[in-house]
Amino acid sequence: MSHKFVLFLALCLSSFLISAQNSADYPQDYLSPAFHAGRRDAFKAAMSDKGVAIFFASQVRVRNDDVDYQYAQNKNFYYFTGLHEPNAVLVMFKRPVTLLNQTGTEFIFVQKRDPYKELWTGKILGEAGVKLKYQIQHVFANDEFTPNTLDLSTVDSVYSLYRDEAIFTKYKRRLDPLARMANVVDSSIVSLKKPLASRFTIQILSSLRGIKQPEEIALMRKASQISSLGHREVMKAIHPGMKEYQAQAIMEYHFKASGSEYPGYPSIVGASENACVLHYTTNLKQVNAGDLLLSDCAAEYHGYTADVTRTIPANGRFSPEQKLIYDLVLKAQDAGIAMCKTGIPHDRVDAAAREVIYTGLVGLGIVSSKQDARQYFPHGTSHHVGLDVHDLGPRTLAPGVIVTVEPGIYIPAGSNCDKKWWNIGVRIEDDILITATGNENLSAGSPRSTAEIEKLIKERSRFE
Ligand SMILES: [Mn+2]
Repeated sequence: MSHKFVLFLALCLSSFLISAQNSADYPQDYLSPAFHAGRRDAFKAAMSDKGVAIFFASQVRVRNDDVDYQYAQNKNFYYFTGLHEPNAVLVMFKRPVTLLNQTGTEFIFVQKRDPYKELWTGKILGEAGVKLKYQIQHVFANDEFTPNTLDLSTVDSVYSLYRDEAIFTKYKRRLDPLARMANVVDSSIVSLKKPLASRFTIQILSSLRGIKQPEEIALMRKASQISSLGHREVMKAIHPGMKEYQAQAIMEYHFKASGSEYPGYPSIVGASENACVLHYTTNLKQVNAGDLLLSDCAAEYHGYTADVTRTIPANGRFSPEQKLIYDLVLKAQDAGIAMCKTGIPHDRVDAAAREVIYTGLVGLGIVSSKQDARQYFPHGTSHHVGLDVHDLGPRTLAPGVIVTVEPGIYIPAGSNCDKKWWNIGVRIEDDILITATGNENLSAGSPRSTAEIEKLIKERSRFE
């Protein structure tokens, strides 16, 4: 077959592939090519005149033997491209350059089509498919990414995080294709003594990723709604005798059944003393009458994750002590949410919630002074959330910023206070979108007040 004919066949096949995936049989609510192009333009605008930005896809990683982990794309690479394949690298310049006889500011090197590989692991878009689907200026096969292609001699600054991304070199006894490309960048930077602007790269990414665009807000809204649904269904199903992992299963069933690819982070589902362990993910204990069940679980949807925590009584009613602690955490959360306004420094959210909790713990006689209160509230109240569960974002709140507000009180058995407080662990966490006029609680779909939670627990569930 002639070279032209092969190219023609490849083009036919990739347009078929694109149209097949554009059918109603597949989700259609992904970020648009125009969104990713806009993000690339914004990054380029923030670079130095002779700068180059280099962002790698995530590597395929071995789980054990010949089984890989489920592939999850690198979030920065995804933000700028939308591509969900490994073995690719995006290169951006501020001013047009010529690479491989093509002049422009954006070049992506992707894996080639390979019928044998595709038989095992599914379609690869290839150069023509990526060009058609993502509209990046110039698309090449990744074996063209060589020291000659990537001439950094005229570059004054390299914007990249590849050294922080722990790229390993061997994959199933051979050099990983992505590691080979990272080596190309690394040897070029070392031999030409070019400065690697890692810190400035993170600063630019924070300023961009921290302000969510309308298309991102739509996906965050969806991730939060799915997460809220999971929490509601756990409330309806909870009963003494249920295992922590069964509550987790109900939660994650609703995530997956709603189109979420996977939880945004390992689900934390802890009863009683396990509610006092901040990142408990063992989830094996039985939930008994009188226990509080703390679930810190959220869905990821098309790359964006929510981060939601609810704490509920296993037998349907908060005990008087549990209610006192719960209401104090809720009051602290409301104080934190009240700070979520345009122009307010982000750390004021933590300060407001912390003041309520410290004062309240003194008031309840659990500690004698505010200085002693930190042991029961040992973590921060708020972080950015988006592509990453602990996302990059600006220090001052602005429209489009999304932060969590998540105060908590944890009193493990053996604490230096009245035994009636022991094994109470409460955290309430919501995802708050800052708007021009105030804020919006994206995860308000699952109840926060003790009365509403007790009411919902009374509803029947088909998972009981
Ligand atoms: Mn969180």
